[in-house]
Amino acid sequence: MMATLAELSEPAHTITWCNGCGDFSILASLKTALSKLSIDPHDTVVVSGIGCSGKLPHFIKTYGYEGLHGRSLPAASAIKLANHSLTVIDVGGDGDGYGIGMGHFIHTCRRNIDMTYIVHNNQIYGLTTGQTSPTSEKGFKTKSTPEGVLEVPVNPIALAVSAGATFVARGFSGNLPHFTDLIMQGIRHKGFAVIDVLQPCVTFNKLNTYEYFMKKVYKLDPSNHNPRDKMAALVKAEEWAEKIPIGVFYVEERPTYEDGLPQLAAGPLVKRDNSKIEIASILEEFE
Ligand SMILES: Cc1ncc(C[n+]2csc(CCOP(=O)(O)OP(=O)(O)O)c2C)c(N)n1
Ligand code: SF4
Ligand SMILES: [Mg+2]
Repeated sequence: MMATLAELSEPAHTITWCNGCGDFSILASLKTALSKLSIDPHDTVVVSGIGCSGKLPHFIKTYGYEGLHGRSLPAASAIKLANHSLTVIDVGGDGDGYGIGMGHFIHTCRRNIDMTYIVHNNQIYGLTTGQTSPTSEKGFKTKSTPEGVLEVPVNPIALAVSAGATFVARGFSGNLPHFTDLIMQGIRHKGFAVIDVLQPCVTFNKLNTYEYFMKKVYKLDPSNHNPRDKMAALVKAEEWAEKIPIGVFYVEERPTYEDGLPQLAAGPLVKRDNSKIEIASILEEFE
């Protein structure tokens, strides 16, 4: 059943993002992608951590789960393994996924569970009113770094490629059609798809603005970038100066984690008859 955009909209919850926030475009792109792919909302779960980005599951009429800050990927992984017929989308922030959740990010990349991870990369902590995040640029002055950030930022694209993610892309929330297409490709991809999205935080990040990105972003051209070439993907991932590439950096076909679990071959675990499973003797071992 194809869900219309209206059916995917959640009128019960007032959207609390600031006017002009890039999160609106990400929500619109996700709804458009799900609708175009004819994915039934009943078969979709949107999972998040905590942050402005983490509020997204409240604003879309699919199943949703808002968990702990930095811990959304383990929750999403568990949901997918319990019912691998679901489409699982994880959304989060740069602080959420590349800071406190960095360990989970790396291990989920190498695990290659078939789900899509969209990181709203606004290069700042939005919800907590403007502190430095792991992707904040060196020298950037925020509430938590009034003299400027001393560290170099993490490079999410290079990290995802080298950690073993099998689909790695970057979008820009100022280009909806392009970003929507990336989400559709990520969902169609069989394996763990990481999509970092440049998302201006209009309230707290006065450096990485729409104007900043409009001047810099350009689309990767498949005629001179082969996304199946890992070294080429890493070279492109290093490009972050006058020009910033968006598009698909890397794609690889590799068996998923689910493919390695014979227990899943007979269908999703949640749909199996477990009435005859005798667990009393197992529990006795722990007494
Ligand atoms: C364990 C834990 N540590 C810290 C916080 C406080 N906290 C909430 S959101 C957040 C950072 C938000 O930044 P980001 O993940 O980039 O999301 P954004 O709001 O920018 O979308 C922090 C530090 C928390 N809720 N839980
Ligand atoms: S604080 Fe920033 S990221 Fe959060 S809703 Fe406002 S503009 Fe968006
Ligand atoms: Mg952020």
